Amino acid sequence: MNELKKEEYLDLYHQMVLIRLVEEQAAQLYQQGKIGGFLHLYIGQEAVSTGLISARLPQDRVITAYRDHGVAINCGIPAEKVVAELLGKATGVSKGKGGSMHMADVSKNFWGGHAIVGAHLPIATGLALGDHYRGTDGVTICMFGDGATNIGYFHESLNLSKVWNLPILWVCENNQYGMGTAVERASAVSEIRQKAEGYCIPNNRADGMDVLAVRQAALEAIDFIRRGGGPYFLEVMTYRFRGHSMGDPERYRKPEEVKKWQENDPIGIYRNRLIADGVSNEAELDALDAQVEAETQAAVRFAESSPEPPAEALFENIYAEG
Ligand SMILES: Cc1ncc(C[n+]2csc(CCOP(=O)(O)OP(=O)(O)O)c2C)c(N)n1
Ligand SMILES: [Mg+2]
Repeated sequence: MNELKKEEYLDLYHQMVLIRLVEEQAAQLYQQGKIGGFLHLYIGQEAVSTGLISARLPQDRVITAYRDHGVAINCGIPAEKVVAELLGKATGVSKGKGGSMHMADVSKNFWGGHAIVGAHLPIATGLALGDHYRGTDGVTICMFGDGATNIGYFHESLNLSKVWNLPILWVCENNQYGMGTAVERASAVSEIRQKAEGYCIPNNRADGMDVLAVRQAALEAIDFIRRGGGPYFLEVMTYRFRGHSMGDPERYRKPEEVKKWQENDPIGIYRNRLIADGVSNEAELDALDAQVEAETQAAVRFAESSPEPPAEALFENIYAEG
């Protein structure tokens, strides 16, 4: 395990708590009718993107599906720009025109937020092909759900990534459901990493409720890829604590199952670990919690007081300028 400095351990905690609090606020704003369209919360899965993205270097690209608010925060996008985007404001990370599912900031090497299941995997393949062609040492980290692995794009992308030996880390966030469908009901293979075997792609499985376990698995995978090993596949076992999106009646899973997983909260697990290992203590972490609460409230105030995009902005940023 790569030892971290104390402030780095605390930064991982900070990021996870910030995602949690921002999303709890987002749920309230949605119920108040202030967020249009769909809202998919990442609550319960915070350790996955936090551990994963902590292992990247600035030249490594990140691309994900629609459950993207946490990923955006981990990529260094300020919470206020995330909340402003949710509210469709001009100060949002995508200028208020992307919304919940389409956050992106290429200056942070964050290539979005994509709503169509599986459709960003060929885009990731292209990004990695670009790096490979130019001979840079960047790795593309492509995150997707278990459901996406049943889509044709997934198989085409894995195949080409191996044929072309592309620098790409495929990360399946197995939260055990694709909308209301359990993995076993939709996928012939329930240990999803086995799908990578079909394309001779080396693979591993990590505990997604343990941020340091995810980080370690990601460090090893990225090192392998950066040294020219070609694509690598990481399956991360996790669980979403909330419905698929806001308003999901959740008839497909039992409350006892959700409760069992909620007792396995990645933030609680990491907090206990920091205290048990003597990295921090209750008082220090409580103070950090209060700081993140204030940061979240400030983000909401910033977003609520920001202007809407002007009508003319509808026609901006549609085509790239040569
Ligand atoms: C091509 C396509 N088919 C169907 C949908 C509707 N849809 C949205 S999310 C989703 C489930 C995806 O599940 P998974 O990949 O496991 O991601 P999770 O929501 O669990 O993070 C479906 C079927 C879609 N957005 N795109
Ligand atoms: Mg899923």
